[in-house]
Amino acid sequence: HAADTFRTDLMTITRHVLNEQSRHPESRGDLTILLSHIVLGEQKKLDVLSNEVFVNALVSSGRTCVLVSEEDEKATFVDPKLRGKYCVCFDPLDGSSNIDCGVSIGTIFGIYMIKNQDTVTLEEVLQPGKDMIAAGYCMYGSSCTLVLSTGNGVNGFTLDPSLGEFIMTHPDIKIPPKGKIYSVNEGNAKNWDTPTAKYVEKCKYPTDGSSPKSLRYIGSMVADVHRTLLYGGIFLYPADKKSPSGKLRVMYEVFPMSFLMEEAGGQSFTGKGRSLDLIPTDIHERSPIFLGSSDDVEEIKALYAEEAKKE
Ligand code: P6P
Repeated sequence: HAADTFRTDLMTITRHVLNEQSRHPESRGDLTILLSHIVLGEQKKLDVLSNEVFVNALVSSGRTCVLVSEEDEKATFVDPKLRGKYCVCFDPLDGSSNIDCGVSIGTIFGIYMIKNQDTVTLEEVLQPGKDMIAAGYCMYGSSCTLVLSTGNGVNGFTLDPSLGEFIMTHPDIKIPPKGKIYSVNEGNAKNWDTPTAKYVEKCKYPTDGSSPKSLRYIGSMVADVHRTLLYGGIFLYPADKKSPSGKLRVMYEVFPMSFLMEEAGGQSFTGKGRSLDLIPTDIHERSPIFLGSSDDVEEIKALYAEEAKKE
């Protein structure tokens, strides 16, 4: 039976090409090299390639009228003949700096409905996150996991490669109200503002007799948010002296992840207010973000409120 399970005699493109070569004894493998280059395609950076795949897939769906991509400086207005009523904001391969070391990376997306697809302008794209009608991410790691919300709770799906189907493995995900993990790049501690510094201090040296939180930071937003969603806790990318608006992008990182968190019973805060209430003025605008378990986010909101009173 094992022999059936792990067939090793599968015909692959490599074997086929080599078989072909053996029919031309005079060849010096040039044909193999040429064909393998064609098969491998041109060597492109994976994030550029993934962006092209996404843009082509979204345009050819005939359901989009404008696209906002982390990879494209300007919004893409779809050919009027191919338009549909949705705007899709996406980061095609977030965390791509982690690819070479095998850390999980992912695609993040958020979807808006556009009132009049034929005359859509950039102003109509710059909508608050609370007007998104759907959001999700696909994480490429030890398994391929898609997490999606269309405004009626959050569901997780895992790709079954043998079926080529995403199977619902995590129905109705709810984030625990409080967690034992905090997730932040401590290397930026020198530049944090007072509320963030105080909050992280509380995580490490709790004054209420509770145990310190554990620090988990992968440095790939999709992976850090996915762990936070399933295990609870808080993910922070605060503003700091070097980056007064933080690092993460509003339209295709902050909004989609905040939408999912709220749908799963969590919260997302910018340091000033609810993340989904933000009204972006630029498609690549950044914002600080504190998202995760509701009770944990409440604690950092209280510290920012305390600081605001002093001003
Ligand atoms: P830092 C990856 O580059 C990314 O955009 C997010 O996926 C991740 O959360 C963040 O930046 C990590 O940034 O400054 O901690 O390396």
